[in-house]
Amino acid sequence: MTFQKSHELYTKGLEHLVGAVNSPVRAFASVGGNPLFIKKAKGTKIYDVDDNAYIDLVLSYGPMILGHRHKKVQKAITKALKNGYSFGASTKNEIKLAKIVCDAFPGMDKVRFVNSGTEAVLSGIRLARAFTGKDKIIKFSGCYHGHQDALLVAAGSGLATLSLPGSKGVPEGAVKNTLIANYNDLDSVKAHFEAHNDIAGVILEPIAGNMGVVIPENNFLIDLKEYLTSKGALLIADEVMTGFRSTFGGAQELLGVEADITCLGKVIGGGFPVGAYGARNEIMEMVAPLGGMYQAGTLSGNPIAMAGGIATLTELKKQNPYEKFNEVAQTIESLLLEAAKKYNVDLTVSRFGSMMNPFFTDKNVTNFQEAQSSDTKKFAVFFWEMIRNGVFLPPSQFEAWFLSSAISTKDIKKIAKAIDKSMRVVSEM
Ligand code: HOZ
Repeated sequence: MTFQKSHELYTKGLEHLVGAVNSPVRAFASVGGNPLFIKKAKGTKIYDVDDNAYIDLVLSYGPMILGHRHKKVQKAITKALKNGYSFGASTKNEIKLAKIVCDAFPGMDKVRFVNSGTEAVLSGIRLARAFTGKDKIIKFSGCYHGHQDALLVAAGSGLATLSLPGSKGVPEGAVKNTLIANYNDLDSVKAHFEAHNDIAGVILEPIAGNMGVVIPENNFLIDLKEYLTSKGALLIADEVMTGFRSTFGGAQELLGVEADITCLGKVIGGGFPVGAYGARNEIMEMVAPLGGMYQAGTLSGNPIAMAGGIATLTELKKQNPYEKFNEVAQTIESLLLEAAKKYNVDLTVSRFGSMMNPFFTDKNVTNFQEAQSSDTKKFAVFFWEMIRNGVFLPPSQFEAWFLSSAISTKDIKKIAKAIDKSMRVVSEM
C-alpha cells in the first residue's frame, strides 16, 4: 500500500493552504504522517488519490448517513442544479424541508436554515440570550459547538486533539459570559446558578460526540431540563451530530427530553452545507423579521442544499435504519472488546446508535477528564493499522466513528479482520 500521491499533494498543499487542510480535524496532527487526499467515494467506500479503498467510518463527520452518492440524493441535486444554484430569494423546497424537520422534533414549531452547525449554534445562543434577556451560557467541558468565539473554551474535537485549552484570538470579553460545567454532573451546573443570576441557558450535545462518544448517565438530561425549567433558563440541544442520526427525531426523542432550542446540521444537508436552529413559536418569534434578534445569510436555504437535505431525510425515513445501526454498532463494539481482551489491551468502548468509538483506557468514560485518560499513542498506532487494513477512521482519539445505512455484512467482516490485526499490533508496542 502506498500513500505517495497523497504525500505529494500534501507537500504541494502546504504552500497555499494552512497545514494543507481546510479544517484542523483533517490534519493527522495526533496520529502522525500526513493527511490522505480523497479522490472519490461511493456507498460505504472511500478512495484516496493512490487508489487505496477504505470502508469509510468518518462519513464526512456524520452527514453521509445513507452512504456516499446515494442514487436518490444524486438524482434530486442533479434536478435542482438545472434550475439554478442560488437566488437570494425564497423557494418551495425550504418550506418542504422545514416541515420535515419540525415534524421530527416536537419542540420545534419553526426553524431557520443556515449554512453550518457552527452558524446554527451561534444563532441558537443569541436566541437564548434574546429570549431570556440574560447573558451567561453554561457549556460542558469536552463538548464542542463549532468555532464561534464564545464557546471555544474547554472544547473537544480539534482542540482536544491538538491539546489546546482554547483559541488564540478570542478576546477575554467574548468568553466572559461562558461558564464551564462537567458533563454528567448536575451539581456543577447548580453551582453556577448559585453564583450567578443572569444565566440564559445551558448548551450541550445530548450525546457528546466531540470528546469521543460520551453518554448521559442516570437521567442526567431529564434532571438537567427539570432544573433549568425551575430556574427559568433554557436548554439548548446541539444535535448537529445526533439530529436524524440517533433516531429520526434525534437524541432528545430517545432520551425523553425536549430542548427549548435545537441546533442541527450534518445529516439535514445530506453532505451539503446546511445547519438549522428551531424552537417553539414564542421563542422563534424573536428572530428577524418577526422579532428583534438579527441573523441572516446570503446562501441560507440554498436550493441545491435543500434538495440534498429533502432527498436524504425522505430516504432515511423510508429506510428507518436505526435498528440496523444498533445491531451493527453492537457487533463492532463486541469485536473491539474481544480483540482488546485477546491481546490484553486496555479499552473502553462507548456507543449510542450509529456513533461510537473506542477509548484506549481501562476507565469508564463519563466526562472529558476520563476521555483524556486515553492512551493517544496507542490510538495513533491503531489508526494507522486500520488504514493499512482498509478502514478509514477519524484521525483522533476524540472523534466519533459513524455508520451509514449502506454498511453490509461483507464490510463488517473486513472491519472485524482489521480490528483484530490492528489490536495485535497495538499490543506489541
Ligand atoms: N464536529 C466535527 C468533528 N468533531 C467537525 C468537523 C470539523 O471541524 O471539520
